[in-house]
Amino acid sequence: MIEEKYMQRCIQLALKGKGKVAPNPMVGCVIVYKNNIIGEGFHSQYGGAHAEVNAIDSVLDKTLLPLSTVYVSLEPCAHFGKTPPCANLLIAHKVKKVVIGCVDTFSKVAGKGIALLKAAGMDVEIGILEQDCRDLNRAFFTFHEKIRPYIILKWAETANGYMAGERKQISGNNAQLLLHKWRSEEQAFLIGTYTLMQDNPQLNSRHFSHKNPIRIVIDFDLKSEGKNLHFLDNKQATVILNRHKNETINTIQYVKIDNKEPQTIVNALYHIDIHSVVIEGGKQLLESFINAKLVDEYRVFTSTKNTFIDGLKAPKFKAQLKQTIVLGEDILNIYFK
Ligand code: AOF
Ligand code: ZN
Repeated sequence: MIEEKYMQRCIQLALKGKGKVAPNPMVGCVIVYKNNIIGEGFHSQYGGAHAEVNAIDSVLDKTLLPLSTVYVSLEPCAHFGKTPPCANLLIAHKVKKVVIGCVDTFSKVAGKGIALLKAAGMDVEIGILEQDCRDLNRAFFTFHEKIRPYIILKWAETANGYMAGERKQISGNNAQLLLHKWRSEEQAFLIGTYTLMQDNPQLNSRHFSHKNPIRIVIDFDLKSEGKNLHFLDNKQATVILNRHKNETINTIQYVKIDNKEPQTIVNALYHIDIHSVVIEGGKQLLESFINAKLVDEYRVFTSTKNTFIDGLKAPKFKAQLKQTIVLGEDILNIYFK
């Protein structure tokens, strides 16, 4: 179907914003006049112009707009945020028809954009490639609909199903590089106290770029206090979930929690505006989230080479396999819950 073809192009454009627009959604927009694309745009920078604005800007002959159809992967916004409402822009240009991939469930929009377009007498069609458009922004929709961050569990295991014990490297360089790319794309990375003290991780993206995530540790009893750890070096935004204090010192934010239950942790993360989080270990923390059914995605590296057995058995879980990627000596499997 021709409509799906244009919506597919919207998704392709939207993906150009990957890693640059979060926590906003990735959005793409295509403007079609008599079966020809006369304008394209996408949301390319957090706080910057929305997809529809860029698409309209790119149209050379604006007199064609009242005869054109606008395809957009997400419902045009209806609110004054960092930019004025896109629905108003489309109405001002009197576009003929708007085809929308999926509804925006952010409470300030949530159907209001569609209502504005319809009230202006515009022809509106909703739900073209709807599931693909929603999958594009799984983190965004999870945050607004489930009132918690999107949760990704990540670990590496040996060919025979073991996780690293005392800081033994399981994955090869390709896997490492991809992990560092993720560190530049996802908003936050979370570890437990044991991993912090044992591995002294930096949780940055040094092998890929200079865009680092917020690093978070559950250090309930503040065992890290006064220790010489990378985590406390003030080189990147850091959150310490603990039972003693709420306080911010330089780049370190201490956030008080009453217990270490996964639900308590995700509530705390939601309140400090964390939209997506990758849990990197250790095993106990990963399993507590699996048991609490608080997982949206699994990313598991499996070595084809390393088979040591003196580590810990890797977690077990049930989810739908979405993608398999071969990375040198490792295999990455991505599962959606
Ligand atoms: C659109 N087109 O390209 C995007 C939309 O703070 P602001 O002004 O950037 O608004 C962010 C919200 O706008 C975001 O939460 C989502 O509901 C919507 N994003 N809407 O019409 C776009 N990126
Ligand atoms: Zn907008």
